[in-house]
Amino acid sequence: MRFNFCLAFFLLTVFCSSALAENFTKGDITVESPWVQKSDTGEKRAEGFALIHNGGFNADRLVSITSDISDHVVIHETIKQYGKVKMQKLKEPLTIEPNGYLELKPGDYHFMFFNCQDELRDGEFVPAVLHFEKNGDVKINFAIEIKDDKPDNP
Ligand SMILES: [Cu+2]
Repeated sequence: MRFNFCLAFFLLTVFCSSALAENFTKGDITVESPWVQKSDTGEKRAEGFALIHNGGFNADRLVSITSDISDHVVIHETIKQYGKVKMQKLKEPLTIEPNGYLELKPGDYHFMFFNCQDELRDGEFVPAVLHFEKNGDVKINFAIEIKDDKPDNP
């Protein structure tokens, strides 16, 4: 009995401390550790990132994303054009191969939130739904990470 109690306490501690790195699974799709931060590109904008795994035997496509905090969220890619870095909306949904990964990360593919209705607060979450062609809707929570605004070289 005592052992079980300790084990339960241990599991609870592990669960709580990993709240910032949560995974979300539906069907063959697992969305690992999604997180969001304020964008440098304008007020009320945010950028979201995640590692998405397709554990199935069929390819799937990430079609779109919706979220309560914004009525306009798109999937962006970051490209270099005439020596300048810019981002643009994807024309085609991203494919995730069987047993493959899709990584959305800073400076690369990302979720772009426009007109955010709420201030992003450190330690809170942004609920969102990812829409996949085959596996349907996957509900996730982006962990909010606030950037340190202090410059590296003051
Ligand atoms: Cu963007």
